[in-house]
Amino acid sequence: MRDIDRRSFLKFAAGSAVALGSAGWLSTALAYKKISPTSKDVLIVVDVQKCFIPGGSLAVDKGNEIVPLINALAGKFENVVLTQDWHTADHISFASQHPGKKPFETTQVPYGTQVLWPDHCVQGTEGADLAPGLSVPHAMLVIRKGYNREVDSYSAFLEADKKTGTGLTGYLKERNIARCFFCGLATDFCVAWSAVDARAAGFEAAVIEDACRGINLGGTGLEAAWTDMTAKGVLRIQSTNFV
Ligand code: VGL
Ligand code: ZN
Repeated sequence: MRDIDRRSFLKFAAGSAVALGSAGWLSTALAYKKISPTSKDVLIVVDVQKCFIPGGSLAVDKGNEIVPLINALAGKFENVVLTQDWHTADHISFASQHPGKKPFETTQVPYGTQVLWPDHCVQGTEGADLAPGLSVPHAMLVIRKGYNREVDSYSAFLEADKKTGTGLTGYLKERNIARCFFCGLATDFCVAWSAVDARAAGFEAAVIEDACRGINLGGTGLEAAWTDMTAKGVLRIQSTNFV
């Protein structure tokens, strides 16, 4: 790692102890120096699956556009992890399981408020497959999540009950990963929750904005997610920030 990168990351790590304003550290450094991923970095490609791209049951607007960009970004990383949303057919997050409820409404479940979705990413179905054209042959781990019927899991680290881990923290720590870079779908759900949980688990975290697309629930969800991520020390970066 080059010296300036080391200093900016150390500075970021120090700043992150107080969380507030930490997003400024690396972005300032990035204004004059680009990132070149090392063995301590991982690209986490979140839920780039058929259901989430146009034509899918929970299509994210323009979700297909990020596929070539993610392929190119992944080539810059030695370490890549993919995630797949992987629900039972009768999953608690499906509106179809809650009589009288429609997709995009909410309901109360034991772990809090749950947004109800159209049926999506059912285990073993075509919709749960990775999106056509996604090509990351060197990815070394696929984390499946949301497979417990009673609990949703937007986050790649922790289910929505905030107790049940997926194993990803242990995997990354055992492999001495320090920094998680995120891309994929959807910015304001699985990407945001994963990035925030990465910070909580002690990793540095950055979301590559142009390599994500959002659902923007209610027309404000996307900006609210960025506000929350920024407050928790997640950096908002662009694919052009890489060498
Ligand atoms: C997601 C809603 C429901 C996501 C997954 O990948 O962002 N969103 N399940
Ligand atoms: Zn889901």
